[in-house]
Amino acid sequence: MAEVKLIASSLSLFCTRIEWALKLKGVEYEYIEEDLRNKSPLLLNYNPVHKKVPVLVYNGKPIAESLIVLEYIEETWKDSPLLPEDPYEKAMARFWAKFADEKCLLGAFDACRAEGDEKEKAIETAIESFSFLEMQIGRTKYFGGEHIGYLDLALGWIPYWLNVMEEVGCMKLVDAQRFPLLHRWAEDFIETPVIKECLPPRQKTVEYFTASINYLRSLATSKQ
Ligand SMILES: N[C@@H](CCC(=O)N[C@@H](CS)C(=O)NCC(=O)O)C(=O)O
Repeated sequence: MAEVKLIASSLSLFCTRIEWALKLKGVEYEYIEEDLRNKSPLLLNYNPVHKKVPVLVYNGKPIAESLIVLEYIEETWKDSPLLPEDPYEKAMARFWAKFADEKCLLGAFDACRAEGDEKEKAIETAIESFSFLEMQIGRTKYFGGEHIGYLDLALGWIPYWLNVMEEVGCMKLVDAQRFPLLHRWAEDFIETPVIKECLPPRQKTVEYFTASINYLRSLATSKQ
């Protein structure tokens, strides 16, 4: 029988995307928790380029980078499609997923980490990026239509991890008044049982982000 393994970290939003996709498609897999402070030979062997999780291993062959893994899952297990059939809509879903990782996620992280004058500018830049997502939500329940799709999974960090970043960074980026559609989507998404059951404990996630942000701030201070 085919063998599916997921090398992951339970607090990672990139890894949770993959768990969601596998569960939505009903794919059974073995979950292997990675200690990112002491990376295993398994991870280094399967992802020697980036040395990061998630890595999906299917029949001994590794696939890394979460958005690419999502596409691989979509092409390998056809049930419960995640991407639209129409080539243009498919391209758009990929475009916005990439945009969200490069601009919204990194923007939120920068705003969380920034201090002083730099913080206000970083918050403004992040909010501007989120405004583009607000404009992408149509009349449907999810970005993927009436069912959760690829773009919903790619943006799935917003209802949970963004909230953690907002708490750790003492800021608010996506509020219900400025982003009513994104806010409504986030509430619907996070309440879906298969989504909710994969979320890590909040306190642990807050501690992880606090430690990461403090570390990055200390690096910045030591460079000055
Ligand atoms: N672009 C990658 C990002 C993956 C990533 O940053 N993973 C983090 C965990 S959240 C990691 O493995 N960090 C270990 C390290 O940077 O050494 C993806 O989408 O899979």
